[in-house]
Amino acid sequence: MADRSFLDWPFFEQRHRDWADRLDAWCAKNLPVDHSDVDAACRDLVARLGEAGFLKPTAVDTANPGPLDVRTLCLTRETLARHDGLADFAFAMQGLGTGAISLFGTPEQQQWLDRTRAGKALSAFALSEPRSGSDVANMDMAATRDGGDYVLSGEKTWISNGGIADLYTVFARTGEAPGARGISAFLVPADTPGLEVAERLDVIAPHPLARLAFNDVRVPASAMIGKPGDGFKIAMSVLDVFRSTVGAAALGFARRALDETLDRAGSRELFGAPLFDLQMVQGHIAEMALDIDAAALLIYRAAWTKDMGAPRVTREAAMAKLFATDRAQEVIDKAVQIHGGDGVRRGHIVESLYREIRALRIYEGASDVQKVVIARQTMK
Ligand code: COS
Repeated sequence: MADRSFLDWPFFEQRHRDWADRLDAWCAKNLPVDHSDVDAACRDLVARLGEAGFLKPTAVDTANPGPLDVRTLCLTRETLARHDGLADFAFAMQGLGTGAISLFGTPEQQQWLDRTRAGKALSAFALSEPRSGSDVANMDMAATRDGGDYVLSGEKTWISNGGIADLYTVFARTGEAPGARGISAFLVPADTPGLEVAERLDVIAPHPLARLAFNDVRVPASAMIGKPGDGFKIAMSVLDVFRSTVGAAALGFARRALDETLDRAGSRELFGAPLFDLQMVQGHIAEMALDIDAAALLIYRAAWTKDMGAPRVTREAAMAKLFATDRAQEVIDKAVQIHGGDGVRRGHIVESLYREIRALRIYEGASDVQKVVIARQTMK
């Protein structure tokens, strides 16, 4: 049973504790799911999470608008990740894919949110390109004005939910200025002519992922999210909200790794006594517990700061993501070591955590980019 004492920290309110308990109970009954067909599994997870009401925090409630609650997003991701990485992924994409619409969308655009929050539509965030992943301002994809429309042409890659999403938030160069100030954001429904899946991408912890081709995809000017030229800042503002939640997912994986390790160390005997009795194992366990608590503190500090109304949490979110994902990798590696051969046996939970964690140090801003962000914010 994962440590729940952190829920008593002053970052949380009673509604957060109630939410975490309800979600944990749901997860215990419904997860993990079969991962053999990740497209079908994700569609089903979104539908079931939506039906149970657990997708509500991913986007603004149009009937009762208010800011996204980052603490709830983080608690949800860490809880889902502890039970099943694919469930965390399905939840996270509903938020990242619609974040720009929640934060900057018009009332018409926000009508999509009623469907994504109910699990009746899937969303995706299309920012990265073959030539620009970390260097967002250098993107090539063009959106050219043509009368009352924009015509999008180019490619996006590493797009999670690519191929199964119903709507895409797409960033493209509209050319108001060079670099970061010449990018705009668009809401593109998946059935828009010219939008095609060019390639499905297979990764070590499989989930729906694709390279997308935009072959003269025509959308009305009303599909623009925010103002012309604001796309870079919109992308960064969305990442400010969701980066802490990536750290939270890593935290969920790390907590699970520690739980599994405690079970293992208590039940497996070596040299005539449980593994627990070996000081080297105790050293590993101490470091794992320390990393987990320190990551949780950074994550919920960032989330709480945002929820208290800070306009930007760039530094806090970057610290939370960097530390939590890097340390979770270490925690899980120790879990593998303590599990011995079982730790690398395909299908063992610890082996799957080892694969699941790796991409989190790359996506939504690689660890190296987070260091750049933290350094720049600190030098300011
Ligand atoms: N919120 C609001 N505005 C922001 C912002 C944020 N978090 N971060 C930057 N901006 C603004 C800056 O204030 C600046 O505005 P002005 O031009 O008005 O001064 C503008 O955006 C450009 O910022 P900056 O000069 O820092 O941009 P860079 O091109 O140097 O890029 C990094 C900065 C590398 C940090 C950025 O490209 C990045 O985060 N890259 C990683 C992207 C990523 O996460 N990719 C994965 C995609 S999702 S899987």
